[in-house]
Order: sequence, then structure tokens, then C-alpha cells
Amino acid sequence: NACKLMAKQKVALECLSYHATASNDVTVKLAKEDIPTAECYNLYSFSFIDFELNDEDTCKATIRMFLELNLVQEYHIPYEVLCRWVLSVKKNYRPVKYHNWRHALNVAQTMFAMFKTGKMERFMTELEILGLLVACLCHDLDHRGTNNAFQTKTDSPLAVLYSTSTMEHHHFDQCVMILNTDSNNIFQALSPEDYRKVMKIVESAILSTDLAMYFKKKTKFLELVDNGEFDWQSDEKKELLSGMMMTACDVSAIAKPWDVQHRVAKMVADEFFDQGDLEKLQLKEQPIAMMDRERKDELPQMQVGFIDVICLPLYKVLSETFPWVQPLYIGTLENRQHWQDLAEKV
Ligand code: 5BB
Ligand code: ZN
Repeated sequence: NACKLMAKQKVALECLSYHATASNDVTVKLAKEDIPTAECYNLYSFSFIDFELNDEDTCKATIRMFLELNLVQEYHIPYEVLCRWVLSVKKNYRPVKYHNWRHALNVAQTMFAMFKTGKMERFMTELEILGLLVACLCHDLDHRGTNNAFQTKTDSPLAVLYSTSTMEHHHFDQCVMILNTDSNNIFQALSPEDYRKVMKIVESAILSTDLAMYFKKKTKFLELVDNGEFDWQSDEKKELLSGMMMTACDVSAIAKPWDVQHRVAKMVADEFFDQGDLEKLQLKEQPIAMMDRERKDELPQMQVGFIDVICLPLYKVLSETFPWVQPLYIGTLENRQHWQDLAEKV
């Protein structure tokens, strides 16, 4: 435990130079601006794209989702606190190639589209909707562009602190840290009971974005669906469903129009290759194919594998149970064909 304390201090020191809450000037300025409509940002669509948005617009689109879901009114979130929190969350993403603020925004927008266009709002309480939206925005906070296996291999202080779901525990820690920073607490008006409940929802949702957790939950979820489950009300079933929704949103770039999917896959690959380079240099290790830039020809085939093993089974079972989310399934199926075509050309 002395060891864990040391690790915690190391992580804290490392983050001190990085962590910052949004400046008051920028917050006040954002709070004064008009927020464009959801239509203006295409927020209801599963084909939402962030490429044309500037940084300020990404914040405004985020605020629009809170307004559209009635969360500001329902939970008495002081508007300036919401603006500061969004800016602080954005600031605590690092400029890595894929796991950056833009990824968090896209994940949150898919969750929004699943609630609204996918008509899944009706299966959730207001508090769960709040928790899931916050979880999406915070789920990769302070990602360093390297995965859990890398933290373990390099004996990073984070891996000492958390031996499993290392990065996901850290993302949740960062989420809590921002909420506990002055004037960033969007949950400040909640009753102690709701506060405790929503933090639990956020924690469980962020931890379920570890792929290892997904495989565990998927089996249980499929059992329920196969038994014709239509009642998703119990806490346990809600947690399962929320976890599946988090993964569905996390990988939803795979369901975007082909040109978007193609560009995003390049960003994912570039981040993986950067980790591969670190492994070659620091650890004198041969990286796995996915992280080896010498093997970029295999990328289309790997995307087909990713789609077949993770994405399609997930979107299939979700759209069988919640038919209005089918665009995610269809989009993925179309991209599979494109990747398959490319794979055959090599
Ligand atoms: C994924 C699991 N991993 C431990 C081993 C490799 N696989 S994979 O074969 O399915 C794979 C996935 C291989 C290559 C990949 O990308 C090459 C560019 C991907 C891949 N992963 N492709 C993507 O478009 C995306 Br998006 C991702 C997701 C990366 C983050 C993983 C988080 C999963 C949350 C459930
Ligand atoms: Zn993610």
C-alpha cells in the first residue's frame, strides 16, 4: 500500500503540470454566446461529423445536447458552471491522434442520437441520461495514446495503482477530479442520494469502456436477449445495457459514412503505430501487427476482423432489441464491404 501511495503521488505530480480548469475569461465568453440549434450541428443523426467544427463549436454542440435533453433545467445546473465544466473536460484531453476531445464528443453525440433518434431515452431515467452523457464526455480523459498493456509493460505508476482496467480507472479519476474543482461541479444541485447514484452510473459506464469488460458483459446481455427480455428496469440489467451502449458509442466511428470511417481509421492506426514505435525504442520489443507501421498493408483485413468480432455482433443484438438504432448496423455493414474490397486488392 505504501507502493500505491507512491504511485498515486507520481500520477498526481505528472498530472499537476497538465490539469487545468478552464479560464474564467473563456468561460464567461462562452456563456454569453448563443447556442446554435441541434439541426445546425446535425446532432440527431448517426452520420454526425465533427471535422468542420472549430473548437468553440465543439463546446457549443456539447452544451446543446445538455439543453436538448432538458438536463440543465431538470438538475438546476448553473449555466456558467456547465460552460466551465465543458471547457475543463476539453482541456484535460491530450492532443493525441485519436483518443482526444474530438473522440469524446463523437461518442457523446452517438449516445445522444441513440437516446433521441434511436428512441432509447424511454428506457432510461433522467439521472441515467445525465450520467451516461457525462460518462461519454469523460470516458477517455487524459488518454496518453497508449493502451492498458503498455502501462503494465512499462510499469507506469498508473499500472501500479490499478492492475486491471488501468486507463479506465484513471479516466474516471480525472472525471471526479474535474467535478471536484472549483465551480466545475455540474452535479452541485443534486440531492446527496442522486449525487451518489449518478457518480455510480458514471463510474460503471466509464469502466465498461474497457474492451475486456465488454466481452464479459456481452455474454450476460445475450443471455437476457435470447430469453426474450423486454424489461430493462432492474439495476443489474440497466448496468448491463448501459455498458453495451457505451461500447456501441465508443466504436461508432466504424458506422460513419465511408469517407469519414476511412479518415478516422487512419487516425486510430497512427496512434497505434506511435505506441508500436515506443515499444520498439523503449522496450526493444516487436509490436503486435496492429501497432507495427511496417505492416500497415494489413489494416483493411484488421478492420474486417474488428467489425466481425466486435462491432457487427454488438450492433446486431442492439438493433434487434432497439430497432431504431439500426443505422449503426447498416453503416457498419457498408464499411465492412469497403474494407473487404481493399483487403482483397493487397
Ligand atoms: C482489438 C482488440 N485488441 C486487443 C487487439 C486488436 N483488436 S482488433 O483486431 O479488433 C483491431 C481493432 C485491430 C486493428 C484496429 O484498428 C486498426 C486501425 C482495430 C480498431 N480498433 N479499429 C477501429 O477502427 C477502432 Br475505432 C478501434 C477501437 C480502438 C479502441 C478500442 C476500444 C474498444 C472499446 C470497446
Ligand atoms: Zn473511447
